[in-house]
Amino acid sequence: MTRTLITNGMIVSATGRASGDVLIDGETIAAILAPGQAAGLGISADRTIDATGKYVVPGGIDVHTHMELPFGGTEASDTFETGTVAAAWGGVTTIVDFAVQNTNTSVHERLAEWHEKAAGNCAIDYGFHQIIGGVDEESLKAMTYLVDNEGITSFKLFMAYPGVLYSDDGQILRAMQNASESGAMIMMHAENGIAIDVLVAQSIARGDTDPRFHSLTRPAEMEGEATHRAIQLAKVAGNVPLYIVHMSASEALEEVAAAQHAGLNVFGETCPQYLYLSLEDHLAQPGFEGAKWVCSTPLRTKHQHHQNDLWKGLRMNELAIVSTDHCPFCFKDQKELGLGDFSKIPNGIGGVEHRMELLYQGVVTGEISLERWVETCATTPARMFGLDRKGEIAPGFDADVLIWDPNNRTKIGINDKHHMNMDHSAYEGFEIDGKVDTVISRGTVVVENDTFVGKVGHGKYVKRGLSRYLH
Ligand code: DUC
Ligand code: ZN
Ligand code: ZN
Repeated sequence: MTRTLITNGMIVSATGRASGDVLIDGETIAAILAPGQAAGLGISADRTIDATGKYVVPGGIDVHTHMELPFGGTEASDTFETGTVAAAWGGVTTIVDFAVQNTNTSVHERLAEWHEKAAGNCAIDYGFHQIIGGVDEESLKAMTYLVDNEGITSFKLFMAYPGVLYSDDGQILRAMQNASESGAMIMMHAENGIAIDVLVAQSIARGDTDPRFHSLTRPAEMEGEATHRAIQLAKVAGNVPLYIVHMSASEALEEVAAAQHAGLNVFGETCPQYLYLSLEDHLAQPGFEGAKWVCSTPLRTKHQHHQNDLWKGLRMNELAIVSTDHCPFCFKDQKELGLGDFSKIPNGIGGVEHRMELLYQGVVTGEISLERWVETCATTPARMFGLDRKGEIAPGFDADVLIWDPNNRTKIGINDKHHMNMDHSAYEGFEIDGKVDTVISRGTVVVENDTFVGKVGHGKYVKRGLSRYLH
């Protein structure tokens, strides 16, 4: 087995930092040693990586991606291959993607489809959540089976997208009751889709068809209302663990914080787009340009406090995790499906490559601490979703490591750092005061010297256990 020693770095965890050397044996972290201690102990390594002046942190874990997702008459443009290679470039060593079940389709068959898409094609490790778009007797039974046998312990439901993925309150309650029995997590897309569809139809009828109306027809109140309703349903279902995905609105955050103060198992997630991008500066760009930033939940106005509140929520742990909701579509031919009608623009922003970078900039600007960066982007995602061997630099854990250079810089853009299969970048021109230096996935170096040196097929499916945050 190959032994690798990472020397002289600053090892940063969710709770602190210390200088040290990391010994990797095969695919596993074997020991954390005082700097230089290995030689004294007679420990030799096949390879030594000098991390002087750099941070050594757990590889990023993005628990919300959509590779190859069929959506809005097209398919997300990153395959499991291109998406996981881009993720590796961004310091991510595990993704959890979503297998999709819709009304009248079999959970088992759809899950098998997602395994087929991913198997042998991933550069880093991956797991699955299961979307249940059609709650019925069969899919409820399948949920229990997946928890017991398939390492799938979290299920996403939609309060939005009527006729596509939407569940009504009765269906949501039934799925929550099922999850409550098995110990699974319910992930919720919390927007009042019934009311939103009325606003969308009215907007189009008025001739308000530009991309910015995507946000104006999905008001923050509709995110807050759905979040409140989801929380009440989860409480009635026996305090089932409830994870509100891609939160963008202060109104929703207030609901999550109140639930947490009341002792409920409610957790929040946000994404870089909601921390950095806005209705005015991005979605409302002239002409059709704003289509690049059509995603749901939508980008919000910068004239309210959403972004400040989300950063505060991250500091306060009201928001536990930053994921990307990576759901890339090219501008040409894909986003263009909605020319003249914003409701036909496929919803999604690509960002799997840039989450570690963008959130690190929040460390530089003082929004979050270095430790909180590690916690929200790696350690908590692992604990929240039962990735029991990941998310920490500690003996016995998978050797998934990001070596981060705080003295280097990253320029994001289609002609700069950009490896996702998209013809534009949602973060064009962003500059980061730090840089991915080296990325190690289960003991194998996959990125170094500005080169991807990993192998497609190296990434393995990871069965997940139950959340470690249950009361
Ligand atoms: N939101 C998106 O922006 N894209 C895919 C699905 C979703 O909920
Ligand atoms: Zn969603
Ligand atoms: Zn999503």
